[in-house]
Amino acid sequence: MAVAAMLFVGFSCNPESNDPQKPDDGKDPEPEPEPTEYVAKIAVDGDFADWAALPAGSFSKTYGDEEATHPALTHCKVYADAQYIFVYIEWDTDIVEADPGDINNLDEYGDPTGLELVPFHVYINTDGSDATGGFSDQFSDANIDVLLEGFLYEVDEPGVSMKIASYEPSAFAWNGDVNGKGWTWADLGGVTCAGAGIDGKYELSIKRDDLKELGQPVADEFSIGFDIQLAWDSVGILPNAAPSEDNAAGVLASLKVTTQK
Ligand SMILES: [Ca+2]
Ligand SMILES: [Ca+2]
Repeated sequence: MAVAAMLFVGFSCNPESNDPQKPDDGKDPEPEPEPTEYVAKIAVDGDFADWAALPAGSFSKTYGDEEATHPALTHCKVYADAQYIFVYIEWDTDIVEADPGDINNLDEYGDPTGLELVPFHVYINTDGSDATGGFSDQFSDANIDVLLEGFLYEVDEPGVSMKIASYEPSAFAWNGDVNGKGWTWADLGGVTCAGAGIDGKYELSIKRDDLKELGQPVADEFSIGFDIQLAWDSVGILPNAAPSEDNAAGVLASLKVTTQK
């Protein structure tokens, strides 16, 4: 709008102009003001330059400790806006090796025979409160309200080296004691996630509205953690710490995230 107005001023100051464009005679319908369009700062496309471009302080991050008991997850960044939670995660490809199976020999489910799935979990303290949730097994604040359980798996496509193909999680609510432990979750339903990446580096988005519809709205201030598994055992957890005398399990609090608006 501002540009159009400036151009019009320029035109009216130049009456000699033979510009065939007619000045606005007021009969043309006024254009509707454009609604402010949502543009995500992160595109889930397997290109991580967008993460590098985020302003410092607008996202949360943590690095894994090499001495951790479950060291396979090495780095993560989390950026949240009003619509999505975006996650960037790195893992040690020497530890997390999945068998893509035989794509020429599909099983009864249409998956390559021998395909080995890599469970990847996102744990969210959706309400940001330590007075709800649990799972002290992996997080010292034991405040996790929602678990997203999905799988990363590698595919062998013609002309493409191994890459990570999918993260389509189901959501579960903490169903155990407040601040308790154990694998105690109640099925909530599916959520919409998009993911892309290469072996060892992956980005994904979690749609906040989906969690809201499942009765788990995500507060502006929330916290989050992750694990990656092989044969249903955690081999990587973030945040993590090296085990010590005071902290034999090497657990840390979940990573705090502030929604950017
Ligand atoms: Ca990207
Ligand atoms: Ca909580």
